[in-house]
Order: sequence, then structure tokens, then C-alpha cells
Amino acid sequence: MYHVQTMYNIKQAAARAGVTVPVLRAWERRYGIVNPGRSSGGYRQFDEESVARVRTMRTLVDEGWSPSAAAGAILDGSVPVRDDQPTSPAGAPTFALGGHAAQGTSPAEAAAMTERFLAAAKALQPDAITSVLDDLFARGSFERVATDLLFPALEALGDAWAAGQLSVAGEHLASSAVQRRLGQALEAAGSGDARGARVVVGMPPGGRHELGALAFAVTARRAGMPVTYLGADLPVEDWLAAVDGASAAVIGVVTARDRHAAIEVAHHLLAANPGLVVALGGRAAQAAPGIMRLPTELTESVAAVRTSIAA
Ligand code: B12
Repeated sequence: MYHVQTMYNIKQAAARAGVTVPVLRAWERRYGIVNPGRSSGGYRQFDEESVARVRTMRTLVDEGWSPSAAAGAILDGSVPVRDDQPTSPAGAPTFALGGHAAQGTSPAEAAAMTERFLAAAKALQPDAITSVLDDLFARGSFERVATDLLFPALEALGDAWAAGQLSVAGEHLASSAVQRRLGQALEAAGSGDARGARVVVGMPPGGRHELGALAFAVTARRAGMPVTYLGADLPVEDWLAAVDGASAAVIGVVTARDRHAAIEVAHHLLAANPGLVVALGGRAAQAAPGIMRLPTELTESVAAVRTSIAA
């Protein structure tokens, strides 16, 4: 038995892969997902393997991957080409739906994104940072992306800085790009239900690591809670004034220094407002009498605040 390689023109290839001709052309040009041969008349010719690659990319994009991430994963072999029928996911790898990684992102890919983020920071390349953040935020809900992809990348950023592998400029460039993204997300999340229980979020005096607190504020707003986000380094008197009429105060605690400062703020807040829910969140947060410690997962931490307010 011999095998004749079937070739398709661009229209046939696009139809078999389930995309339009302009999409197929764009994916070829921008992402190099296919590299078709040419007929003697100069027309593109696609083999079965190319069609399967485009079909796999389409499936990944439908699942929520960004086109560039999908193409990259197919080209570097981290996602196998699915040569099954377009609509049948049988035998296709499963990508941790609701699992650890953001939907559609394998742990290897998450690690690759962290590497890209670090490389862009080290090389002081703002456009490359923008592009990693675009890819990252195309990977699923805000909460999953923040918890599964963004925070690990920030942690790696801190480790690289502490190990002397990354300049202060590189760290600032990357963390301020993240801060701008989170700020946009906060604006986009609306202002919450004005009649709901208000939550005031910020950092203790001297605390400048506000990204976790900001991500918490975004998550709370997305859950419909009215949030007053106050940002970094907030003096005790300002905390006291800001919680007037609020139901909860959430204080970010990232360093040991933050912890002492946050507990002091919490004591002042509780003394002046006995019914107020006071919660500490972040890597160095600890519970204390009358003060709750938030879980690390953002949606759980918002749920914990909501439950405490209701109680
Ligand atoms: C960006 C960054 C900065 C930026 C912050 C910019 C900004 N706009 O926030 C700047 C440049 C200001 C900075 C300064 C410093 N930094 Co810094 N920084 C970082 C870095 C890289 C990321 C911080 C971050 O955003 N982390 C991610 C957040 C989101 O994590 P998280 O707050 O713990 O929250 C987690 C959860 O709890 C959860 N969560 C769930 N619900 C809620 C709710 C709330 C309210 C919160 C907060 C979180 C939360 O979300 C997260 C998921 O795990 C970290 C590295 C790291 N490992 O985190 C170092 C790091 C925190 N920095 C460090 C240091 C040493 C410093 C400086 C002292 C450096 C210096 N010599 O000046 C100063 C101190 C500044 C100050 N006064 O507070 C150390 C801290 C070491 C320690 N054990 O205390 C780290 C760990 C770096 C390292 N590996 O050594 N830093």
C-alpha cells in the first residue's frame, strides 16, 4: 500500500481547520503556525499536518488561550497537535480546568511565562513586559490569572532581585507595569453595590508592597462589594477616618515590618470601632485576637471577609 499526501488550497485548508481564510493567513503571518509549500502556479498548499496544527490552535483559542500562546505551545511541542476531528476533544490533553493553573495553562507554560517576564524585566524592555502581561491576562478569570500566574511571576521577580540577578530598575519597571494593569482592572470592575457593606483596603504605615492588596480590592469589587482602595503607606489617623461607616478593613502584610505596623493599625481600628471586621492578608499576615488572617487564594479571601461581615 502506498500513501499519497493530500494537499489543500487555502480555502479548503481553512474549512477543514474550522477557521476563515483571513484568520488562517493572519495565523501564518503573525504566529508562523504553518509554513505552506507553493504549487507550481505559486498558490499556497497545505498538508494534513498543517491543517491539524491550525485546528489545534483554533481549539486552544476557543478554550481561552491567546493566539500567540497557543501558537507558541504548538510550535515548541508542549501541546500535542490534535489530529482528531475538529469537534472531538477525545484523547486531547486536559488543561487543569479549575485546577492549579489558570484554565488552559499547563504548569510548564506558566513557568515559561514567568521566565519571559523575568527576561523582559532584566532587559528593561517595556514592550516585552506588556506582551507577557497581555498573554497572562488572556488566560482566564482575573482571580485565576492573578493567583496562578501573576503572583508566582512576582515572587520570581523578588527572588531574582534578592539574588542580585535583577537590577532595581528592572524590578521597578516590571512591578509598576503590573500595578498599572491591576489599577485598570480595579476601574473596570465598577464601584460595587453602593448599599452593600463597604470594605476599606490598604497598606499599614511604611508598607509599600501594595500589589496583593490591590488584587484583593479588584476581586472584592468583581464580587459586587463596594471597596475603598487606599493604597500604600497609610498613617493610622487616616485609617481611622477612612473606616467611618465601613464594615471591614483589610490590611496588606507583606514583610515582618508590615506585620507589626498592621497589628498596631488593627488595634486602633478595633478600639474605635468594636463591630468592624479587621483582616490581614498577604504573605506575612498572621492572625491575632480579634484580627483575622485571610487565606492566600483571592476568591477565598474575599469570601472570608464577606462571611465575617455577615456574622
Ligand atoms: C514589587 C516588590 C516591591 C515593590 C512594591 C511595589 C508595589 N507597587 O507594590 C517595591 C519596589 C516598593 C519594593 C520595596 C521593597 N521590597 Co519588595 N518586593 C516586591 C516583590 C517583587 C513583589 C511583591 C508583590 O507584589 N508580591 C506578590 C503579592 C501579591 O504577594 P502577597 O502580598 O504576599 O499576597 C499573596 C497572598 O497573600 C494573596 N492574597 C490573598 N488575599 C489577599 C489580601 C490582601 C490584602 C493581600 C495583601 C494579599 C492577599 O495574594 C498573594 C498570593 O500569594 C516581592 C517578591 C515577593 N516574593 O513577593 C519583593 C519583596 C516582598 N520585597 C522585599 C524587600 C526586602 C523590599 C525592600 C525592603 C527593599 C529595600 N531594600 O528597599 C523594600 C521595602 C518597601 C516597604 N517599605 O514596604 C522582600 C521582603 C523580604 C521579607 N522577608 O520581608 C521580597 C520578598 C523580595 C525578596 N525575595 O527578598 N518591593
